Amino acid sequence: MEVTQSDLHAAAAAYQEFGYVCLPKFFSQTMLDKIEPVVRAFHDRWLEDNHAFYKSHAVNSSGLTADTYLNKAERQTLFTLIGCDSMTKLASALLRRPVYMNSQLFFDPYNPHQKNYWHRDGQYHLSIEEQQAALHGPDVIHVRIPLADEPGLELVPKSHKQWDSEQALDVRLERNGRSKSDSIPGSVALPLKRGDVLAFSANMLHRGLYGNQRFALDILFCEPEMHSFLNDVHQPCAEIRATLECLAVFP
Ligand SMILES: O=C(O)CCC(=O)C(=O)O
Repeated sequence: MEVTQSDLHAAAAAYQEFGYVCLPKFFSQTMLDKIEPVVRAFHDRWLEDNHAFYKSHAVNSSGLTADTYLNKAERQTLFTLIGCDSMTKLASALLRRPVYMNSQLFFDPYNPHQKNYWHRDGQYHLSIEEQQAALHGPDVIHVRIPLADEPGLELVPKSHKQWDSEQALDVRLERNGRSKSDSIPGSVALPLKRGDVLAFSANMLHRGLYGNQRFALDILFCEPEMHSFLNDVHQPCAEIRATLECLAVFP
């Protein structure tokens, strides 16, 4: 879709207030038809190396743009999407000087009874105090690109800036008899169709909704203060950079 200035203003306002924004029919099916075979090739090759992890509990992989599983032509296809005009405009509307950070792929667990889990992305490497401070610090966004219609994500609106209720904290930390898959009051479920895009803050309270053989590519962008988290292996090489229409989101 051709993204307009008014779409971008509305997206920025929604993102600032709620911590997420859904843009229906953001990518054409033709664009996704070019991306999907590359993402499926990555997944097949990743599965060969990670079969035990997949069968035990995996729901995602990462590092699609590194050269571990994809060749240069395949990576170039992904970078064309990541750096395209509409993606650059969207990321620039939501973040100050967005920089491409990494990519992840979300799929259904092997065990259909495996439960999902509420979390904030930072909770696995930050203390509670650091997680609270992160709500006022530089931001990271996920831009979710579903390659199949999916149940989507469940989010707690405004939690990108607001700390957890007692109940939400008990759920995501599994305290006081709560489980991380329990429901949290005030959440919203956002089912997505192939072509839609969901941008949301990594800081916010969220969980994946499994089912329908979901297959979603998440592109992560950060603000400049987070440059120390960037790793060159995920960035385009000089040869690929020379082919891209716009380099604005690459460091
Ligand atoms: O879709 C999922 O399983 C979880 C998504 C998630 O945690 C994320 O994108 O950070």
